[in-house]
Amino acid sequence: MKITDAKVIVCSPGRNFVTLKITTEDGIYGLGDATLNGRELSVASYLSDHVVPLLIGRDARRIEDIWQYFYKGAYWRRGPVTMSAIAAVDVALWDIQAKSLNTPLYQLLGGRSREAVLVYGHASGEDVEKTLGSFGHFVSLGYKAIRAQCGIPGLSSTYGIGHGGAVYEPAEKGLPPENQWSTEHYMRFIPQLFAALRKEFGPEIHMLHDAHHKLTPIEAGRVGKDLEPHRLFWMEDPTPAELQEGFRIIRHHTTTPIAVGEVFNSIFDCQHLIQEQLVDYIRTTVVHAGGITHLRKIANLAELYQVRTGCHGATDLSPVCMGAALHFDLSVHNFGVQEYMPHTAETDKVFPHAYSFKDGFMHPGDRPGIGVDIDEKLAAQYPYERAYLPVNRKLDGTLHSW
Ligand code: CS2
Ligand code: MG
Repeated sequence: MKITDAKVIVCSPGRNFVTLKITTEDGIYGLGDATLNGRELSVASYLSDHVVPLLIGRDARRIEDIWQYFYKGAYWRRGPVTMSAIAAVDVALWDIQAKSLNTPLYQLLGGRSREAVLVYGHASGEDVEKTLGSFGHFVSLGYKAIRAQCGIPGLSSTYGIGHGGAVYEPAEKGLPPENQWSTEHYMRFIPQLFAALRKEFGPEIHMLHDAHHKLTPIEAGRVGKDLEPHRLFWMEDPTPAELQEGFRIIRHHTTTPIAVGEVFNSIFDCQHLIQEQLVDYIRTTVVHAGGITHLRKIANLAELYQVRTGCHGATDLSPVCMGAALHFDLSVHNFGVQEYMPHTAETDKVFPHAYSFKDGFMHPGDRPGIGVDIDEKLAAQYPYERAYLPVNRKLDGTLHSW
């Protein structure tokens, strides 16, 4: 099954996406998401200028060999750009393989391990009252797991807050907006938020929170301990995770479950976190961690150490990634939860898909392949517009993790 064509489609239906489309001599095509929020064109060029010329003529069924060819053959290994490009190739080849066998992808990954995929939604608000209202809205939609992010009193801006009821979309057109940060304000406030949420919504519903890389390990230990009475499902990205051993300090101080990994792009980024059981959920994604092929290897390592998956699923991961992730989630044994931020209607029109949401769970559908397509004509009506993720500064102006 020879590859005869491969092309990169960059479009911006509400936000920027990069999609790889690989076509074989049989006319079967597969799609892979290659979107890297705020640095999209670097992956588009890596694919068009360096990967596509090496794909033509290869046997599309040799998924593992092609993965190794682009990983080891590039000499320069790992990193978000390289691994997002490899991921796009990988998912497109899995899509082709499953289509050629007229079966949904999950059937090639070991079949269903569960009836449907538990997902979590994003509640947010500028203050506690608005966050309670947003949280209640997600409860009314049937979500069993909901993340809560809230404006921090005394700070003009912070991560994760949708404005005016709009879906939170972090990348903004133009130059990077600068957010304000104060760890002290945050640490004083967050326990109050979850006390109010538990008081309003009771002990059953899964509550999640994203600290988004902003604390030191000991500060994260303190916040985790303060949140223990509210029994979170997880506290995410408590501290920047380049220093994997830093998580030993957090583990030493709190039983609040820890999730990390959306910025990871290989098994080596999380090997020690998993093997020392310093985390409870690994958030690596199909699009940024080398595709289905590599994500399965991370999940298999995690299974040995009772770490569960919790794939990243923000709106900057395209419906192509979402579709592939749901096939993975339906099948992987040590599944935990899947993040689900619904895309805009204009995005969904460009990327028609079979996956669906019902009562807090999702299913990838049973269409052959990953069950996601791209309307290239419509995509062409949404040209790329440069956009950046915000930058964060402490109140004294010091640059801080966003
Ligand atoms: C967040 C994301 O969904 C999450 O957990 O961390 O919103 C993240 O900020 C964006 O995906 C970055 O592009
Ligand atoms: Mg996150």
